[in-house]
Amino acid sequence: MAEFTKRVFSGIQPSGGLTLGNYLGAIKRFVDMQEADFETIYCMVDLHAITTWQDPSDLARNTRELCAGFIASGIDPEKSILFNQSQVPEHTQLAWIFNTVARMGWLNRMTQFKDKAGKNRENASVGLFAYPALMAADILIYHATHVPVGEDQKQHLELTRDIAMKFNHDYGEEFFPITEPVIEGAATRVMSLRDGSKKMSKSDASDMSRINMTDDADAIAQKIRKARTDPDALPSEVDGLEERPEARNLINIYAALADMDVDNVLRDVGGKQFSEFKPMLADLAVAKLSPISTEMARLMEAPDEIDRILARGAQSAREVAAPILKRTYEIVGMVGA
Ligand code: AQP
Repeated sequence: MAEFTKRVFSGIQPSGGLTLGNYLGAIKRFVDMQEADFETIYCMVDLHAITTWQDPSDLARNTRELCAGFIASGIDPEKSILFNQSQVPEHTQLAWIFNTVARMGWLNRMTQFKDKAGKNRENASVGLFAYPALMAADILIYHATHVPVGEDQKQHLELTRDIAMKFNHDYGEEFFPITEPVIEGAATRVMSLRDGSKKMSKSDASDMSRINMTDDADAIAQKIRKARTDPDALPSEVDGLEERPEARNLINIYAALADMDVDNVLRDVGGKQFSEFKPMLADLAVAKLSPISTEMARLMEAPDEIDRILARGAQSAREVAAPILKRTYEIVGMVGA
């Protein structure tokens, strides 16, 4: 088996404002991995965002705000490569090769396409269907070995592994690593505050369904107060959360924000009513999130500085990506590669 540098890649779409789901499921882990023994590359995946309609001025603003969110949460552009996808054309160049490797049957099984395309599948963009091949290219253009993501991206990472294996097999060379998903922590799937069966999402029509990283203390407290719950007191053990998706969600959020195990949280709050627990959760959320939102607002006052960080990051990213694309072209048999 070939040896690969321990390298992390992950991305977030600038398809709206950052949510608590993105923060707990993804960004918090990105920061942990930046501080551990990995090279880290993080990306605002603007080319993914446009697979569903984005107003151009919103897209530009959301991309800068997302960059501000990364930095405010602890991603250091001196330690991690931070950039937006469209500035590194090697992603789309490799994606084309992967479009020829991935099979229709594989993409047809992707649940995110089914969820996002909804009933009117004929009207979904071709890009939305081909999204997972671009995601595989995002990861493999850096030979990334580890990808921290939320639970909802697991299927796409399996597809990335399938693409790498098929490419390596078809061309007879162990060129792409078989990437490991990193799906860890108490909040790998943060659910909507209005419906415990639906994932918290930046594009949900209801703003009350999510906590945005830019929400102020009053908005956070109000959303948690109004979060859907059941009438029972909280259990003292994890088994007691079964069949109680809303209670489980709020406990998971608390555990992830407090960096505690769910067992320990339940030991502390078991027996409490939601009327007592919700203010505790709101206080914790405000304490953890308000320094981030304040810093995001400060960074957003200097969009030129954000653009400079993204341009520098893109240059560093291209230095890693270009030789990998060149070698891919050679392996495939492209003249002049
Ligand atoms: N609710 C969530 N809980 C835990 N992790 C989550 N992630 C997203 N939502 C949750 C993780 O955040 C990273 C970036 O996701 P994305 O922006 O690429 O797209 P998404 O998964 O489709 O997120 P959204 O918020 O639902 O965006 P829209 O509404 O545009 O589709 C990923 O690692 C994801 O797992």
